[in-house]
Amino acid sequence: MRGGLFVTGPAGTGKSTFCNTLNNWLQSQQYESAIVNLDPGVEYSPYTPDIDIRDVISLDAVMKEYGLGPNGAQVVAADLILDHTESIISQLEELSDHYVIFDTPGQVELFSFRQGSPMLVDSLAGDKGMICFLADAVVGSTPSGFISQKMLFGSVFFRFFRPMLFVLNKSDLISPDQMDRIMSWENDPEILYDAFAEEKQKMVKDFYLEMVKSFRESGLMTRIFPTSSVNAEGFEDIYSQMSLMFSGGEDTDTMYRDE
Ligand SMILES: Nc1nc2c(ncn2[C@@H]2O[C@H](COP(=O)(O)OP(=O)(O)OP(=O)(O)O)[C@@H](O)[C@H]2O)c(=O)[nH]1
Ligand SMILES: [Mg+2]
Repeated sequence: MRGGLFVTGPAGTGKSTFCNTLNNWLQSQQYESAIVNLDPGVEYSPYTPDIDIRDVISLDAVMKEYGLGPNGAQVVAADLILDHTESIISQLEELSDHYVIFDTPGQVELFSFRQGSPMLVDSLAGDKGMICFLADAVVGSTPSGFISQKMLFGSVFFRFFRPMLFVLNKSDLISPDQMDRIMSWENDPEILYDAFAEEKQKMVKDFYLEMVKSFRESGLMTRIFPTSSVNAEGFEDIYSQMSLMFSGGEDTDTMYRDE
């Protein structure tokens, strides 16, 4: 595997669609890529995975065996994935030249906050693993929505301590002006503070200022990567980050092979 990108984020932010679009984009640029589905609960998926956890874990079987409802079964299933690490690793051996995209369970906590997930990422990707946090551009278009997604991003970072991308997916659903506004928040916390104060009437000024300060100091106010998984926009930048991470950027010059 040239590198593994683990796509996580809140339910419905477009993780599976993003995996599919990125995989198609990479292949359209003649890179080898593959998708691993780590979501045992998914019923419909926009892609056919190259490796699929559903081959070995069935949510229905977990519900019956453990006498659980769908949410409890998801939690148990997320832990059961660890038992199949060796089998996934042996299947990954056939993908040695590939960028491998890992789609993770719908609810962010099932992947990011389970005890075994950092171990799983270590076992599957070693030092060739990067986390891609997908936020929702519509949610992120209000100051409080933006900050809450950043805080979630920070929580995921503190679980994995790995290179991470903050991706604002569904960028096609907001206007260019809204996107510019979000970018200005990222670049200047004063602008974000003013927007937040307008929205929340200065309710939590001290808390907010301290939080933004610590975000900046800890490096969590990282660059935003807007994508639209339906229009395939923003994927050159995602690839560029993958290339930088996995091969020191040595093939970014071949990024735009179609042009
Ligand atoms: N407009 C727009 N819709 C998107 C985009 N990405 C995904 N969607 C839509 O958002 C919905 C959820 O997409 P999924 O890819 O299933 O999201 P997910 O995060 O994998 O969902 P779960 O795994 O169930 O949490 C679908 O209707 C997608 O078509 C995008 O970039 N733009
Ligand atoms: Mg999904």
